Amino acid sequence: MHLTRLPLSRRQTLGLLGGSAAALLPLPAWAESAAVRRLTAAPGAVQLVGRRYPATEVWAYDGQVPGPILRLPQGDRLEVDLVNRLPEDTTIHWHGLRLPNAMDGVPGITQPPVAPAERFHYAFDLKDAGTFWYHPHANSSEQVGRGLAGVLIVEEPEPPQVDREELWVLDDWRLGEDAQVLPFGGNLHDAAHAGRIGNTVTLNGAIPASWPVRSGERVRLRLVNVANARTFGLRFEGHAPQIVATDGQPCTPHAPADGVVTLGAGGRCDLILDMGGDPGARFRLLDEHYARFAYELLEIAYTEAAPLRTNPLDASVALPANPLPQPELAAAGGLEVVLAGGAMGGLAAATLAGERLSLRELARRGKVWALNGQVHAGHDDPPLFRLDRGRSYRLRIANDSSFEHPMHLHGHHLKLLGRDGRPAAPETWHDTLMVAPGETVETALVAEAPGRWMFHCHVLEHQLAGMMATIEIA
Ligand SMILES: [Cu+2]
Repeated sequence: MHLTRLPLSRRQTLGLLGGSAAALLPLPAWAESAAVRRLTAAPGAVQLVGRRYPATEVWAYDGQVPGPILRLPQGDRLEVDLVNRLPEDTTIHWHGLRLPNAMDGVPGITQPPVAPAERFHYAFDLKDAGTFWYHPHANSSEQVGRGLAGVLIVEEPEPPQVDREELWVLDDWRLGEDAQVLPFGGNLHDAAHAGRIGNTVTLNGAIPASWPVRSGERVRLRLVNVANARTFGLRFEGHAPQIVATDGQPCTPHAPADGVVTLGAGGRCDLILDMGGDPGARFRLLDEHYARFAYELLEIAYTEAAPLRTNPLDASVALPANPLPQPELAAAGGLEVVLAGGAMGGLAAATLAGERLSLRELARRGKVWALNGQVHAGHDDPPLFRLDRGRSYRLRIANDSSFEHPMHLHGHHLKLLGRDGRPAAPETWHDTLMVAPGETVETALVAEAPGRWMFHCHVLEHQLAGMMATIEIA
């Protein structure tokens, strides 16, 4: 299931893709201001798995996998024109951003879908500094799975002192022997299990091999998991990474639990690493999340250059705080959501579009997951919760299933208070919070912005199979 070395074979076309699709869509001439960044979503081809294989046909922003890095200072206004040259509707969801509901990119709920050859103008102020990302919220399993994902970095006015910053966009692909993306859709086995786990892991759009570092340097590493389903569990052998932000939001710097940095689908993490190895030293960076399938993601390779310094920097690694509203727990309302369904779970029946159906009947309709007994059918569903704007809530999330779920709340961040009765130390903020099988997590939030906000699993095949709902704030 990992990093399969793909034997070279005759190239097969996927039929759906190729230059012809783009050629069908003549684009109108739009007026553009220089301050507006245009992002074009279109079919393309990238050399994903090395020169011994054919280029992989993808869907990409501006022809790049991952998409262009958008980098702006905190407090600036982001303005992006999305141009759709795909053969189907799309949108952009700005993952982790606190923004007006109309800019959230959910077709049919916050905006009309952007049809082929059409465009949509996104504009909002960047309240928080941090590591965020953008991706479609239409046919997400396939569109993200074919390569539509990019990173948005919002810079702190006073970042911590480091020698170097790196961005690692981790992705996971299910490729055939011809290095082409295998078809999407109709795979109920994926939906009922861990989602579309692939066979090829990429880092910044290529198979990782070696990471050159210099002895004594301090590196800030921004990690982004844009995979459809795969969780990463990274162990930096011989090193002691400090987590300084989760999902873009600063936290008290701390070592990861058991030395492993866990990153669920959609999640981000900012690390500070002091590279304490000797010149010429080699260390392994392992991905241990799936215990039986642990593998070496890459080699940490020290150059022969003399150490940059003999002792680590004294400077604090803490990031400046973001202006997030703090939940008031004493006056908070109480909410609970139960995640249920999938294979080897206890879900017997659930409600789909007002109809109570057995799990077998649901599966016949491609649905196998429910939130509080409700299977997501479409935007006519009643909201999971109706919240009062400005009020604080405690949200307990109980995972009554045999699979882990990175639960994503749009436009807001959940403060993690504890897991299974153990207080979180330190407390961290999450827009995509991993909940392990059988686990119950306690969180709190402020219902800050009015609108209908999506709350869903970021295993995109779970989302597709019903694991989604809206939370309405008014
Ligand atoms: Cu899930």
